[in-house]
Amino acid sequence: MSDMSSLNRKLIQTLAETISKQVDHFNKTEVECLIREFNVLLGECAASGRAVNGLDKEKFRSILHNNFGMTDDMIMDLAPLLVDPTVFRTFDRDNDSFVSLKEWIEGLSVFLRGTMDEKIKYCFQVYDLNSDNYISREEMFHLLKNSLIRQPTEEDPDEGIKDLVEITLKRMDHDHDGRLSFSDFEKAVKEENLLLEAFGTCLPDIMSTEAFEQHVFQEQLVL
Ligand SMILES: [Ca+2]
Ligand SMILES: [Ca+2]
Repeated sequence: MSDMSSLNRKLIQTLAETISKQVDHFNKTEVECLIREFNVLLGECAASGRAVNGLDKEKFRSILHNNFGMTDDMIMDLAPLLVDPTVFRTFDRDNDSFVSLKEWIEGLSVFLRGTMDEKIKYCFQVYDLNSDNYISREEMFHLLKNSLIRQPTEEDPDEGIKDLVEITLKRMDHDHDGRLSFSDFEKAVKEENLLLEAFGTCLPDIMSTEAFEQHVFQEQLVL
């Protein structure tokens, strides 16, 4: 092994040690694997001539698409209401338009291994498009409109979505103020777990999660 790669290895180990103390659900070896994977993905960004302060939106979108089968029209891009793609926004905690190494590992800890409480927080954050701590009627409408498969026979699909918003509110809006606070959302999901992704898929399914973990944690260890 060259001096350079053993130095590199040492750096990664030190970094993994630090990060594994700050992030839940991954041990030090797993964090090391995630760092290596991040470096590979970052290298692909650099190779295409883009900035490399972290994973940019374009790269992030393709990772979600290729690894987790999540399509962009679902949750990544909710024009015209949106400032930023929503899953990206929850990963990019410091809001600098890049997902840094630490943000990548923190995001994946919820994505892959989050507890129900962590997932409730995450989904609420994704659905609260303007980050005002409420999911409004308007936000529900846009989310549902994007996530539902449109029936070509329907004359006015928007009417159907409006009805669905009202039905959902009736079910989830415990304090009856016409919008969902975090506690409304949390209470409803705890009563009925299926409501976690009521406004659109924003978490990977079990199959993709297992395949991703296999790819990152096991295949890399063999190397
Ligand atoms: Ca960031
Ligand atoms: Ca909101």
